[in-house]
Amino acid sequence: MRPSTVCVAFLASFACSFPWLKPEGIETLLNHPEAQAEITKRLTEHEAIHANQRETRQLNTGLVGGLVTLLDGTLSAVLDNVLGLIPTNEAVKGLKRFPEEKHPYQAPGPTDQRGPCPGLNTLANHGYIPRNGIATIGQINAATAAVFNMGADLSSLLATGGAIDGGDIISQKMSIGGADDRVGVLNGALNKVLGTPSGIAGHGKFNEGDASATREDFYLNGDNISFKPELFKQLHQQAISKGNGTYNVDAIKEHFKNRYAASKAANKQFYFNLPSSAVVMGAYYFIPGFFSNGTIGAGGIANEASITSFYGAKPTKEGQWSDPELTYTHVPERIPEQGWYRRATPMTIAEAVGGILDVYLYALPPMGGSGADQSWVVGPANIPNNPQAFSCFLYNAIYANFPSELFNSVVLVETVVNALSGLIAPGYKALGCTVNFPDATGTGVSQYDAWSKMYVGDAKYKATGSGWYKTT
Ligand code: HEM
Ligand SMILES: *[C@@H]1O[C@H](CO)[C@@H](O)[C@H](O)[C@H]1NC(C)=O
Ligand SMILES: *[C@@H]1O[C@H](CO)[C@@H](O)[C@H](O)[C@H]1NC(C)=O
Ligand SMILES: CC(=O)N[C@H]1CO[C@H](CO)[C@@H](O)[C@@H]1O
Repeated sequence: MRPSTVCVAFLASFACSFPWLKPEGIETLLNHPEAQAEITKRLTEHEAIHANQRETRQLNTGLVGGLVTLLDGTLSAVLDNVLGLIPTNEAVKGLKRFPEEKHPYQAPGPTDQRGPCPGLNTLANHGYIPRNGIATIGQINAATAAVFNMGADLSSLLATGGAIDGGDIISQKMSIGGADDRVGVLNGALNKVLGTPSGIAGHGKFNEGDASATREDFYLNGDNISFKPELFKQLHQQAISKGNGTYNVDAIKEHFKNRYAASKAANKQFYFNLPSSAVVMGAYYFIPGFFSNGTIGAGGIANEASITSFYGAKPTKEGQWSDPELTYTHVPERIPEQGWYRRATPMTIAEAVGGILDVYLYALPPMGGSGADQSWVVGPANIPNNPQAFSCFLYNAIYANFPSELFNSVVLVETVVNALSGLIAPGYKALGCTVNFPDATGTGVSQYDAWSKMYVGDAKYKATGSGWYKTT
């Protein structure tokens, strides 16, 4: 396939995938007064605690604002001895209730793909995306909006990342699990030549990463996809001790901190670097952010009944949710049968980045990966600590990451990268970022190296678990 053909197909569909590139939309969010107040409060608290350790980081240079949530925990709820805390009727008034009759639950069959994302697995098990687990960017955008109220900006970014790094960008299809011959150029007919795309479970690229909430690291036991009951048990323990019985932001942050430490200690090929590390940290925030019954920050609750259903975590004893020794088995992911309310407001990139930042600042996990000689190869230095600057940094990291993945997998090279950059540049500007990645201006590959080093660091190329590292 000639690159020009590829780009034409790519370009046209790409423009449609980004309806969010509207400055007004993002601006409104960044100026949200509650969001600003909350992030300022969190950062101030954080700064007070860490003032001594971190002279080099500064608070608030150009803090534009940020996120809508992180308010979890200030809610009114009633106690139910089977479901745990459930939101008051006031908190769910006017919200859309699920499941829907025309989207019944059905367990996946043997050839259906399921993967590391409980959100996408749930959507497939209810037929909001194809039940075989092979979906297009458009299908994922529509389904994540319909059931979870994910903003089109956020779903486009995630799903496009999935298609580029783990799927087929021409048909815009991806497997929500591992590699699948039904995905690829000409529906896989050319996979023998080009290779079979990895699926969103492809490790160390844009998507799947180490230190996940309930999935084992890629290099430990070689299974990066399956739900691990023991890890869910640990998450449940944090819900009890930190979340006052809910899987709120405080609970997930503590779980992440522990998971990072445990993974780094156990995994000789540990890799935690931008941008995949941001996907991992974002996914933690998604637990209360999307699975809460009702709207997070407005009375919605990430209660036991909701979280276990979406995760397919089946308690081994009923009605024992307050027992820290409670164990779980796995069943397919499902929208809670007894009824569940979707959040009222879309989660945009701005909110997700605020969530990532909150998780990041709490745990301060070093970015990087293990080198061949057991050294630690550092990722990017100086990661900004305010949402706006962090968003811009993240965009750069995504760009710094794409070329290596494209060179690594399919035959699409610089032309695609340039097209991509040109098309995403407006969104990047909308967030108030300076558009300075080398590909946007057509400047040379030499500059790319320095820029890639700044945003992704040496770890991408030198860490053994990066998915890029080669032993030759
Ligand atoms: C829009 C397209 C989406 C894509 C491409 C995507 C992809 C992924 C990937 C690759 C992971 C693995 C990250 C890791 O290694 O930790 C993941 C995890 C996760 N995702 Fe998604 N996701 C999407 C949407 C959603 C939605 C809508 C939700 C919630 C409703 C969600 C909730 C989660 C959660 C909670 C995890 C963490 C799983 C764990 O316990 O380890 N995702 N997702
Ligand atoms: C914890 O939850 C109980 C209800 O189970 C509630 O009465 C109490 O106020 C909550 N405590 C905090 C600190 O939120
Ligand atoms: C969600 O909240 C509603 C209203 O309070 C309640 O009827 C329902 O059982 C809850 N569902 C779950 C899964 O907690
Ligand atoms: C890239 C990828 O998909 N990695 C592995 C994830 O885990 C499964 C086993 O469960 C492996 O087969 C994949 O190779």
